[in-house]
Amino acid sequence: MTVESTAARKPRRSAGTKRTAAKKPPGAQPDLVQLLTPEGKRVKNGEYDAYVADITPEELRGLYRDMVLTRRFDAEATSLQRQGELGLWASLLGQEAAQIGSGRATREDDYVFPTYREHGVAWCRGVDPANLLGMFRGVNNGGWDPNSNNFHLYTIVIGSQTLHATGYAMGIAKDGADSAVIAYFGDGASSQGDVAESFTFSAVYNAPVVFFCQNNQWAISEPTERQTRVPLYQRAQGYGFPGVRVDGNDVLACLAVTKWALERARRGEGPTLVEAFTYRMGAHTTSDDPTKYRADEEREAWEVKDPILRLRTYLEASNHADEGFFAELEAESEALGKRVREVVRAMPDPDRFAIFENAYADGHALVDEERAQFAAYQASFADEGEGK
Ligand SMILES: Cc1ncc(C[n+]2csc(CCOP(=O)(O)OP(=O)(O)O)c2C)c(N)n1
Ligand SMILES: [Mg+2]
Repeated sequence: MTVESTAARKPRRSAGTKRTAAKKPPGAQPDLVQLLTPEGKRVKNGEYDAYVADITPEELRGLYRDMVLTRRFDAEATSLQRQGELGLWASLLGQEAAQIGSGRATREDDYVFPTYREHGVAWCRGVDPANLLGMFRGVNNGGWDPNSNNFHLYTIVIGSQTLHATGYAMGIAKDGADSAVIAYFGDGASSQGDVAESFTFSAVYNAPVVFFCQNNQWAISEPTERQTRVPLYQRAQGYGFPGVRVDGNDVLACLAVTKWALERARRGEGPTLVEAFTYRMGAHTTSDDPTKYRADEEREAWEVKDPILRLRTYLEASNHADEGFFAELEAESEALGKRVREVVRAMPDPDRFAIFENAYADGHALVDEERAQFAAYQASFADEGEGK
């Protein structure tokens, strides 16, 4: 069959066409691990209940607190970008359960390789949220020491951190450590060669690594059906290790499944792929306008599955949290927002010329030329201002 005839049979969606049909809801999928329904009801699961069986009301409140504070921090960062304090922000709105559940499943000596959206995981690892903002303001390349919290720097080259994680996991296995590694990536990243290579290497070397894919349904403007013809978790089978799809808006299920996967890794049973089925409620970043490529109905269909709301319903129904707890948390959330604003406003402005500094050890004619052009461009703004 020629390429042309294939194209004729399956016309590509034309650019700018909005999708109108909402995706199949997670609850409708038999292969989805879920411990808390969107209505906040605890459901039994023979395989994974054991991993959260001893969870205390205090720990449940802790998961709720983590999600609320992470969401608040994220909203604050988005506002700060809108006020011109940050150059860019990548919001995690809607993905709090996937990140807090998996992040809280990690042990202190495990090592985490994030993308650029893992603010909730950073929180679980003890990285001060204010330190995440320097990179987005352009004043540093990552404001924390990766080895202090075993939380690597944010990685923007899509999928590359899965290879870093695999190499690191192979290394700690050789050292005889019983810790594990977890690599975060997205549905879009699953199409990268780096991810395929890391699956191959980790499988054949039995590396202690968990691949945690947050399938938030979108890679900027590309939907998941442009990445795969099979559910993403099923890819693992072809590499020879287990893959599990978990409700990414269910913090308990994410905690349980990730604990299971990390324990497998520690026992020397090799890699696991966890696909957290979730939804990016916001824009890809503050530079993106999702109304150009997706319909409001889709977002609305996911709003009712909100990860924070479902845990709150469960906490209230089981009398694990009272009004006092929620009021205290609200005050804590306000205080966090205030501190984040203060820290960012106290940061210096970015050095606009830093980008030309470290490309070459010595000078380079082309860089010098570009720097001069940029300086002239900047100066043109100053002239405009003075002329008025
Ligand atoms: C190697 C590479 N190619 C392209 C890009 C541009 N890019 C930035 S984010 C992104 C989409 C990633 O989507 P996904 O993996 O689903 O993660 P999400 O942003 O949804 O969390 C792309 C293509 C990049 N950063 N790196
Ligand atoms: Mg995505």
